[in-house]
Amino acid sequence: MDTDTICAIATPAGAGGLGVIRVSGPHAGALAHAVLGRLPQPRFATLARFRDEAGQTLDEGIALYFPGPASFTGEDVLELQGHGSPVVLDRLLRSLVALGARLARPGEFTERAFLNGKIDLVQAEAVADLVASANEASARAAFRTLQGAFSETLEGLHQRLVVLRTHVEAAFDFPDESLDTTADSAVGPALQTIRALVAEALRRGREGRLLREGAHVVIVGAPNAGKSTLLNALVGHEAAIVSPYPGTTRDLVRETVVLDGLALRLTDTAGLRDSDDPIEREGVRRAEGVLADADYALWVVDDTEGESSRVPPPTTIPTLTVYTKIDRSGRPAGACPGGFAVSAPTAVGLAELRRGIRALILGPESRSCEEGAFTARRRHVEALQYVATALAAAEARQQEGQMELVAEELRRAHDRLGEITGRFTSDDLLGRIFADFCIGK
Ligand SMILES: Nc1nc2c(ncn2[C@@H]2O[C@H](COP(=O)(O)OP(=O)(O)OP(=O)(O)O)[C@@H](O)[C@H]2O)c(=O)[nH]1
Ligand SMILES: [Mg+2]
Repeated sequence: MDTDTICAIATPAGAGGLGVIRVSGPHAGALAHAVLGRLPQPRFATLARFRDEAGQTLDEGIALYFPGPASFTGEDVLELQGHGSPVVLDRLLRSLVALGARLARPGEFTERAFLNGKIDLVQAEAVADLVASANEASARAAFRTLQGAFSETLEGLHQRLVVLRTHVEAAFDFPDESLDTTADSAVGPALQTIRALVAEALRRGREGRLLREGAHVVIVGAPNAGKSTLLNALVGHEAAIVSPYPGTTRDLVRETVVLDGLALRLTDTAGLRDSDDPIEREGVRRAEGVLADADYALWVVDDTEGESSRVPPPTTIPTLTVYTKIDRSGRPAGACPGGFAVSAPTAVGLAELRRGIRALILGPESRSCEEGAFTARRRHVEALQYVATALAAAEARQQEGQMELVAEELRRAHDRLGEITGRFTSDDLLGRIFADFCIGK
């Protein structure tokens, strides 16, 4: 365990009203003596002068001292709130280093909170997500995760898996004790319950991920179908060039738009066709690349063109068909079999399309997506998907009466579940997680 005392500027770079320096570690108290001339009363705001290692006053402000373990990191923590002068903060930081502290790495305060058992990994990540949240809904979801809502759900799953695994292992460890029949009859329903709970956690986690990252929606279709016109209409400004010539768009045009609190990352792409033009070919290659990476696709079809020109995009992601130019084809606006009909330049049918996109992403009820969502990251969602798959396999093996294999699948599910909260997590993964924090967190 690292026992250095670490320090960092916790407020953003640049001049500001306040600048906060955070210190954590066994020497925080000694550093308080050196800088302030005394130890502030624990957990009370104390007005004090901040001095450098030579005793020169640098600033005056509020000092707060939190003795461990009742602190954010679980260690002794000192917070110095001075004026937000980058020069003074830097000087103060250098004198803390001269007095024996070390500059903190990004995320190191939160990492220590995790290592000292103050928070689990999911909560640690929520700290970073809360700080970085781009909208109110994702901030609320991050706070819910930080408060432990996601962790409690995972802990509940963990407890149930422990009970279930004990049952299953007893069934084949003591086959003669006629335990197997009782165990068997309990295993099926217990497995179903856990699978349902995992499915619910996955749903809430996915919503949280969408809140945090936004859903990535790619706009694809034939050249000249009206893709760029649709992008511009959805984002409300002329983001992409529109022209009557097929092959206008080559670069990917990325825009973000918020539909009722749901963030969408939209990407407009080059029209899909074979071309002799090397630049257009590159555009098509990039379009196909995004198609592989996106969460959803809008397939734009020029409704004035015949059926024969409608080659669906090469993808398996959920796709909505958008028929455009209905001002000329005469198709009624709004929902139609398999998609939506719009006239993008006049915004006809756009409101229905927006609702359709929401429903595609959030399900037909299209609830307000933030309700109960946890901020989850791709890492959590992928782990939960793995758990769900392993549990489905366990159920299949259980129906075949292969209890050893049930036990094996349950073990896999359990290990992966533990990785989410950091119960069993490799140092390597921890390093990667904390590395994308900013310094001072
Ligand atoms: N009348 C009518 N014209 C439209 C509509 N949507 C697009 N257009 C026109 O169709 C032409 C092509 O539109 P774009 O948005 O550039 O088409 P695109 O699919 O992005 O084309 P590429 O980038 O070349 O693949 C332009 O002249 C648009 O003004 C529509 O709903 N109604
Ligand atoms: Mg275009």
